[in-house]
Amino acid sequence: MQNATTPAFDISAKTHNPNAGLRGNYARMAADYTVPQQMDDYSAAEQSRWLRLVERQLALIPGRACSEFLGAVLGNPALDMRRGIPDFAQVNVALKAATRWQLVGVPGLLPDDVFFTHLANRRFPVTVWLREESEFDYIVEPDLFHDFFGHVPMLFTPIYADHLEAYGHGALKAKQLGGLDWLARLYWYTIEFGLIRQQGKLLAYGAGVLSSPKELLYALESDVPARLPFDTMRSMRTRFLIDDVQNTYFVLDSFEQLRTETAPDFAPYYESLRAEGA
Ligand code: HBI
Ligand code: FE
Repeated sequence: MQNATTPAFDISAKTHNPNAGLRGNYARMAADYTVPQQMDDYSAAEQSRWLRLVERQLALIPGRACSEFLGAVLGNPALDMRRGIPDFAQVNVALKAATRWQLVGVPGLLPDDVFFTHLANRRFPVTVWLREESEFDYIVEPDLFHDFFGHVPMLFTPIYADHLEAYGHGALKAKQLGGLDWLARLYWYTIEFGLIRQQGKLLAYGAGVLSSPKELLYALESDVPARLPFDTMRSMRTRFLIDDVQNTYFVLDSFEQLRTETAPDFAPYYESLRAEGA
C-alpha cells in the first residue's frame, strides 16, 4: 500500500546506530542515553519558535484530538505549553502523580533496545533540541515539539500509560524473537499515527498526527488515505513511510481495545508473519 517512489523506511533500522548522521549531541549522554535538559540553553528565538508551534497546533486540536489529549493539554496546568518550553523536572512532578511516568531528556533517536527499556520502566525519552526555523512546518526526526506536544499529554491517561509500558516490555521480547520490525509497525500505527472514534467522531491520538498541522487535517479529513478498523495483525503487515503522510491509518474504538488486543503473547503472531514473509 505504499507509493513506488518512496521506499518503506523502517525507523528501527535508522535507530540501530543512533550516531549515524543524526542530530543532537550524543557526546555527553549517560549510559542510558539520557542527557540533562539545560533550560538556559534555549535561546529567545527558540522560545518564540516553540510558542508559535504551540499556538498553531492548539488552534487545530479542538474537534480533532481525542478527549484524553484535549483534557490534558487544555485542563492540566502542568501542561500549559503557552508558558514557554516546558521544564521536564516540573512536568515530572505532575506526571509521576498521575501515572508514575517520568520524562527523560535525550539527544535524539535512540537504539531500539535503549528506547524500549525506557518505556518498560515508565520513562519517556523527550528530545531536548527544538527544530530549526526552516523546519517549522515539517521535520523527519522527532524533536522537542514532536515528542512533548505529540506524546507527553497522552502519558497522563492511565490506560494509555499502562499500554505504553506493556509495549516497552513487549518490544524487548520482540527483539529476542526477531519480531521487532513488525512490532515497530504496530507502534507506528498506534502511538505515532493512531486514530480513534469517540462518540461517533473520528479523532487523533497518535503523536505524529497531533504534532503536525498538515497530517492532522490529512489524517482526519482527506479522502486519499485508507482508514481501517484497528487490527493488530493487519497493522504489523502494513509497511510505513517515515518521511511522508501515511497511506493508511488504523482507527480504534477505544483505548480498552488497544489494551486487550495487545495483551496476548505475540510470539505466535511473529511466527505467522514470518511464514507469510510480511
Ligand atoms: N528514539 N528518542 C527516540 N524516540 C523514538 O520515538 C524512537 C527512538 N528509537 C526507536 C524508535 N522510536 C522506534 O523503534 C519506535 O518508534 C518503534
Ligand atoms: Fe514519536
